[in-house]
Amino acid sequence: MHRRGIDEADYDADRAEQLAHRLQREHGLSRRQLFQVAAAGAPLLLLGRGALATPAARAQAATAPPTAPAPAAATPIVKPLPPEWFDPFGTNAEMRWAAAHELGYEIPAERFFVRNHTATPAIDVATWRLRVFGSGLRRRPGQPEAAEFSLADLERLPARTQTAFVECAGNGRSFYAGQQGTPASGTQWRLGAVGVARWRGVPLAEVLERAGLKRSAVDVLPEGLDANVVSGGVDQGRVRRPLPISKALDDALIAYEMNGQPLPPDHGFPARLIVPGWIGIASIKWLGQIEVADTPLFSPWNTTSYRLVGGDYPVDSPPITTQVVKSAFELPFGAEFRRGRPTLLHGRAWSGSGASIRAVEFSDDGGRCWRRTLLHGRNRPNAWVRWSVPWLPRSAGAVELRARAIDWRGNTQPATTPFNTNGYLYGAVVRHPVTVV
Ligand SMILES: Nc1nc2c(c(=O)[nH]1)N[C@H]1C(S)=C(S)[C@@H](COP(=O)(O)O)O[C@H]1N2
Ligand SMILES: [Mo]
Repeated sequence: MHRRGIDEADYDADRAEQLAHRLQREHGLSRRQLFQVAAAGAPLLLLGRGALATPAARAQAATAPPTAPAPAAATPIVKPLPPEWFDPFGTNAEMRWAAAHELGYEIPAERFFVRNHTATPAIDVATWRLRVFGSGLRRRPGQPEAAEFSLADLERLPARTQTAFVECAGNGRSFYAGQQGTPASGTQWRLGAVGVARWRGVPLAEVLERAGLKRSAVDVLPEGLDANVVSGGVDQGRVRRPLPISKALDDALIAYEMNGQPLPPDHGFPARLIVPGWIGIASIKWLGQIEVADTPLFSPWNTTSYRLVGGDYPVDSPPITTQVVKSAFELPFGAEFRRGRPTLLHGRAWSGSGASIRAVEFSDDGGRCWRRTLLHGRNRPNAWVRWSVPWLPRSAGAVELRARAIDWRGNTQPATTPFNTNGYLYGAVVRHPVTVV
């Protein structure tokens, strides 16, 4: 039988195993001790950030040789994840749309969703270098094989600022099960695996040119410094996904700032790629190296995962690139409204097609009648627009609210999305349940 390709379900299933290995390596705990710690009622995830959180672990630490290296971060996500802002999913955290209404156009770093295949690494910026190498570069005789850039080197290059969303390819995945009755494997996100930020950095094109880009280059392979991803017992190596040279030279950015501050650890410190409009996996965090090749490059992230497989898709459907059109209400699922009391509903809509949003429509009658919402403020391509619509809840009971966006290329949200096994690109209209009392 065909072995199941790597996907997010596998990553999540393997996470505990990886963490156990890591704790074993970094804290010198045996597997048996690890399970004793766990059996003592302490989740393994509590270990980390230098604090060994249980008596058993502290006892073990006390007996460790004094030369043992300081424990590195073992928490999958470094920043706090207050439940009013986030829904946790293992190594990932979803932004709660209900809490987004108080936010401006850009989502602050502390409120931004996190998608980690393994865990946020601790990176020493003093020794960090971005290596750029490969058959797609012309290196002069006497030059080292790889061009190297420190953070200060990158900061000296011409900078560009780009406001763009990062959105997971699996955003909305739970609705394959919830609305269409066909569960897809992977993190069961609602619509909160997306955020817009103002990214500042150096265009990838600039760095590639300085490294000696050849005209014959076809693919660029950025790779992260987080731990290798082990899936189904197979080491897939570091998180990396090839990007065609056309997109690399067009608008991809090596970002070192998020909303005017250095990138926070969870979002790729010291530098990450931002690939506007494309699925989140393109925007590799914690960049360590970039291979540039004059032949096509492959990794598990553009061969077995992040393609549309299963359902009615052909076996050779290409790797996914741009995001589909979506819209979301800034409301809890199951929000309560008073009958007869007029209210103003808010939300946001976005598209990865490179076109901004043309209109967002609203329906409270099962999608029979639609009316226009009002779009507010900025409406940037590859970011989002905020919208609002007045609503009068007329009768008590359960109601489903619907929002449907259309972009300036004419892409819109269908009633259903064709199923794919890994549940990518759920673009259908989401039925948002509320109660009128
Ligand atoms: N090195 C590395 N880069 C990565 C990932 C990762 O696990 N490791 N996750 C990717 C995925 S699947 C997504 S959706 C985005 C999430 O970015 P964020 O955590 O800053 O929101 O980062 C991408 N870049
Ligand atoms: Mo993702």
